[in-house]
Amino acid sequence: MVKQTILITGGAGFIGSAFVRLLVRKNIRPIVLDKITYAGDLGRLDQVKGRFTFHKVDICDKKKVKGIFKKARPTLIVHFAAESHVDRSIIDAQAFLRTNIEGTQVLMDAARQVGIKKFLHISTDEVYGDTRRGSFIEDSPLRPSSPYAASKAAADLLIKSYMRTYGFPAIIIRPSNNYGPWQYPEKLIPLAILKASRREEIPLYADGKNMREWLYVEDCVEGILSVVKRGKNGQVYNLGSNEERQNIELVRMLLEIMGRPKTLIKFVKDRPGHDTRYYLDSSKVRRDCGWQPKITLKTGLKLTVRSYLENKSWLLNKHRRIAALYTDRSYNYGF
Ligand code: NAD
Ligand code: TDX
Repeated sequence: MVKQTILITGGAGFIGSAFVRLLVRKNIRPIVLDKITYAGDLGRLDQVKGRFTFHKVDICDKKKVKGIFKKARPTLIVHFAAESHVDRSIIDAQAFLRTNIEGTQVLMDAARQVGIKKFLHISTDEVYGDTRRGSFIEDSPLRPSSPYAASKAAADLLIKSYMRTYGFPAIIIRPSNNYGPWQYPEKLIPLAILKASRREEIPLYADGKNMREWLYVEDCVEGILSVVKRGKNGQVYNLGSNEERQNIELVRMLLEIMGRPKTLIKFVKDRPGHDTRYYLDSSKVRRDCGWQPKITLKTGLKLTVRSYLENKSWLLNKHRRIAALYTDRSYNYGF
């Protein structure tokens, strides 16, 4: 790779921190920007302490972001920072529109000023909406269902407008559902592991038959790195694992690994607007960037369960904070 100055936004989050750890393992010293919201935690970067430069900053703060860019002069940006949880966006969409859309615009304007060479935007499979059959290709129409997904789709469209209007050198990556160590336990997998470990009921929305495509986070960040190396500006790349499961099948797999009874599953009220199924056609990234996932779902879940059980105090601490954050009780989250 040509010598790059790499700036990562959201590097204290679940996927961003895995990407920072990967870069450090490759002897790269990234610059990390993160506001440290409820979802951000520098503890995820303890093992690489001192091997990255950190700025605690809100990506919507135009003045501060421009100042950092002017000084650091990044050549490559990988943009993970976002409000990322669908249920929260249903309660209140405001922070989602602000960070996910406005924050992306602030970053792109600052990047243009320093003549950025590549801007990788981490989008999501949710921008396509759901489908009962078949798979989404990169040109499939955007039909977001939740306020979160709409904010991510809006950012994708804004980026495309910058590509066309200013020749902005961006790439959009759309990963499927990630799982693995250090995920905030408002998301299904860490929440289910926490509940099962305490022999508490696991809330499954509706009949548990909604389907997701599960990608181990270490595979995801390897995929992002393959796009950094071989992806072409102006392109969109889906990043999926082909490991598709109904939520109920997935939770049963977790219970089996943990030696807990299936009776812990409790069906609760559905998520409003709940997407039935996401499934990506990821042949483009496999063909053009030479990436393919290495970890099967079964192995990934075993690694994930082990990592949370070894770090149970982290999981419990985060979980304790969740209940206090939800004031609207009209919609059952199972917390
Ligand atoms: P996360 O919620 O774990 O982390 C988000 C990070 O962004 C946190 O460290 C947070 O502090 C930071 N952040 C939030 N608002 C900020 C702001 N205004 N300024 C600066 N920093 C801010 O999210 P994640 O699961 O790691 O997801 C990372 C990216 O990948 C997101 O863009 C998300 O939309 C996308 N994505 C996630 C998944 C998934 O399954 N988790 C799947 C596909 C795409
Ligand atoms: O308690 C729960 N019960 C339940 O049945 C929770 C939290 C979730 N679910 C269901 C909803 C989904 O069908 O499990 C599935 C997975 O839910 P989440 O973990 O909340 O993920 P999802 O809504 O699919 O979105 C995730 O993948 C795409 C990430 O949070 C997004 O950031 C990413 O863009």
